Amino acid sequence: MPSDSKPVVAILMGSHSDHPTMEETEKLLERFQVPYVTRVTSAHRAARRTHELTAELERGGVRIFVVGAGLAAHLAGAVAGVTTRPVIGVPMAGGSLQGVDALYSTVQMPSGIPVATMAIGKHGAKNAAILAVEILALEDPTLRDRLLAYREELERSVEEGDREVSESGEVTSEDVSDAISKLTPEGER
Ligand code: RP5
Repeated sequence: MPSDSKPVVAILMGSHSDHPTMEETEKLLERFQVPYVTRVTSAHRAARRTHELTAELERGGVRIFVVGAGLAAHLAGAVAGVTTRPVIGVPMAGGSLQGVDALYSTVQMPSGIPVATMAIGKHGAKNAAILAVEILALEDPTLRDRLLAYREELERSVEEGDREVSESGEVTSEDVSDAISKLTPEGER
C-alpha cells in the first residue's frame, strides 16, 4: 500500500492487468520505505491524460517515474517526453512475442529522451525499484545504508544456497568427470 507521506516515486502502468508485475516494484519500495503512488494510464488510449497526470505528479513532488507497459509499450517514452525527471521503463512479459515487443518499444528511444529500460517482467519490476532507490540514495545516506543491508542479504542468500547444495549430496560436475574417467580405459582418457 502506498504510504501517507508525499510520493517521491510514481509507478505508472498501461493497464490494470500490468499490476501483478508492477506489485514487485511496490513491494521493494515499501521495504526501502520510499513513498510512492501507483496509477494506471495509457500512452495510446489516453495520451492527453498521460501528459496531464505526469505534470500533476511532478508538481506534487514525484522525482522518479517507474513505468510498466506491454505490447507496443510506448507509455515510458510518452512520460519521458514530458518530464525531465528520470524515467525507468519495465517491459511486460506476455503477448504473442513474450514481452520482446515491449522490450524493444521501451528501450529503443531516440537520443535526447532516455528511458532506463529494465529486464522483461518481474525481474525488471524489482530492479526498477532498486534503481529508483539507488538514484534517491545519492542524496540520502539512510537509503544508502538500506541498500548496503539489502546487498548483504543477497550475498547471504547465495551462501545459504551454496550450503544447501553442497550438503545435500547432489551430484556435482566434478563427480560426473570423476565417474567418467573411472569408466574410460586409461589410454582413451
Ligand atoms: C496492455 O496494453 C498492456 O499490458 C499495456 O500496458 C497496454 C498498453 O496500453 P496502451 O498504452 O497501448 O493503451 O494490454
